[in-house]
Amino acid sequence: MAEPHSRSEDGFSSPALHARLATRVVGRHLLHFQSATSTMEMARNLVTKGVPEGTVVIAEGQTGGRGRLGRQWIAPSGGNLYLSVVLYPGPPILPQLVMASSVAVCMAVEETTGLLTNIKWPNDVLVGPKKVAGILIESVREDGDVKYAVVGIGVNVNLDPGQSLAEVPWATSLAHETGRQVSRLALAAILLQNMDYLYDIARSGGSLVDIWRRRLSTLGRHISAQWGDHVQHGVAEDVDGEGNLLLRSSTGELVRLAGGEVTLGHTPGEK
Ligand code: BT5
Repeated sequence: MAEPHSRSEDGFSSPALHARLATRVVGRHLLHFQSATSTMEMARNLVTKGVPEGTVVIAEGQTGGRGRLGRQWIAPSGGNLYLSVVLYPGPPILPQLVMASSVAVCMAVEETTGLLTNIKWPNDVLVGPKKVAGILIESVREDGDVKYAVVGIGVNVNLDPGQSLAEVPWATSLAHETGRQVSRLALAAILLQNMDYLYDIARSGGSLVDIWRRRLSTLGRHISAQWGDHVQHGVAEDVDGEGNLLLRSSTGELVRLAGGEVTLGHTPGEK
């Protein structure tokens, strides 16, 4: 098992974070490690030990950080945020987790830095056209029920994109965008607080689709969507209650996309 971490140079620690939270579920149990292969893996192992809902695993760095579809999440040590939240949602809540977490990241970034954010469907948080955070939802279903879900969030806070993310030129960090160091403690506290608030709305039967939709920069744009060997071009018209993307193809057909990769083109009417 990885080494628990006490306090980082920038003052980030789990007791300091805990002291800033007044949440019902998310973050009521925090575990902070120096390094991890992936916080997703750690969280999944903790589920087998019966950890309570809302347990958050944070690592200073990850050697095997992962994205969707087997992709890599570059996660160097120090100055960034890598965390996974263990949740036990019912099946209707599951599609809302990506909404709760991406909106919570946007709110936290905006409140701590003043930067404006937008969401590229389904899971990328962008500042302008550049990716500053990614979200990964993994869940295990059993007999029609959701056994558990793990929400993974990676935010580039203080890393230098020129140095660490040279192979991902469309990525950026909060420090790079603001020109100053950004407090991980403040960012993480607001993020978890907002995630708890939004998760509570979803659990109480509310829908997060409208609040998510307003932040989706993908809507109204010409896009190419790719899943497996399939590629479909069209205009991203809307999202449905489950978070699926509704794509209007050039032949007028409405295609419903549950996942996959979207490449943004221009906005119709723009030159
Ligand atoms: C994501 O996947 O964006 C989800 C990333 C989730 C990372 C968190 S960190 C805590 C937890 N533990 C984990 O192991 N994972 C989660 P996806 O949409 O598939 O995007 C992956 C793509 O983003 C890569 O193929 C690169 O193009 C790009 N990328 C990789 N590292 C990046 C970084 N640090 N910043 C921005 N873009 C990155």
